[in-house]
Amino acid sequence: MTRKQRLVLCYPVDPRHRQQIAAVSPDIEVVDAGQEGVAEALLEADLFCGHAKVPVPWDEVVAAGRLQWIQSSAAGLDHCLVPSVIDSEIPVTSASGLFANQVAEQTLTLLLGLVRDLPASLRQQQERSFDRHPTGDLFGRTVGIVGLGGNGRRVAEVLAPLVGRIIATDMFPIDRPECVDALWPADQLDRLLGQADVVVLCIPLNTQTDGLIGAAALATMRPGALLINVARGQVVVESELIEALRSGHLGGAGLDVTQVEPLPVESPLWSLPRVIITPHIGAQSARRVDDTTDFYCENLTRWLAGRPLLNLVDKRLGFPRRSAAQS
Ligand code: OXD
Repeated sequence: MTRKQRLVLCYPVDPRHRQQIAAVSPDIEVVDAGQEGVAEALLEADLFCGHAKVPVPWDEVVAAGRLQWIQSSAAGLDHCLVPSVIDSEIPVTSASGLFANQVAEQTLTLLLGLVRDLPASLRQQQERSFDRHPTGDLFGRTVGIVGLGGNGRRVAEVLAPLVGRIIATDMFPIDRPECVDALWPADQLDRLLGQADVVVLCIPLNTQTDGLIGAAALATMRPGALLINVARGQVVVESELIEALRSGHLGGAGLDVTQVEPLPVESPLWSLPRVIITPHIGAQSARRVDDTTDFYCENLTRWLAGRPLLNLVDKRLGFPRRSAAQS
């Protein structure tokens, strides 16, 4: 009798999700390791689906030679794309595009909150004060989207009816959607920063994007421009962002992600007046675990049948190539 393949899960599944996955094949043993057990369980896993938020001994896992496939339950892959995994034969697939609607809604929330100065109204509400104050406008503004993958494209579609112009950069500036007025290569970031009233970061974190938005990039942004980060906190040099906000050069920032998470209580970002912080909930959704499980079952069926996987990641780039991502 051949051994069952051990499939380790690390995302917040209920028993019914586990059963749904187990029903894909009788040859699989499903282990819900959770965050507390994932580091150890991965050493004896054949397959993995999840997002380990705790340190995982990836070098040991790779050296053990047992793990055959990583399915990330997050769109971002910085949690598992360490050098030993990148250099290994282990294929990695992502949840890219799966939560694009939610990320677009989060972008809209942060952006409109800043433009209409919602924090001021909420403060006043606490004080029962009906004091009218001026707001800004989104209508007619230029929005620059940095990274036009699954999330960036959905953000563009959702914003298009509300703004003047949408410009974007991407590492692969192909397939420009109709709602995007100009799409430039990633190395033309400064051109975008110099024209946009609002900059939305939708890029993955990798060696090229780590610290991309530092003092020089911030200085290139238009005076009064807004920065929205729904990507990864490490893309922005936080101390330099704080400086650009304090000096008044930037008009505000909407941050769903921060360099360190949870954002430390002593961070000045908490109390800057034109900053809205949300606790990395851009990809959250009431349907998230159900949708992730449906997607995973489809990919698992493909894996078992030897068919091409959805969202197969180019591990050197850190995201699925567009044709593979179906975005
Ligand atoms: C992410 C996620 O990648 O929450 O940010 O899935």
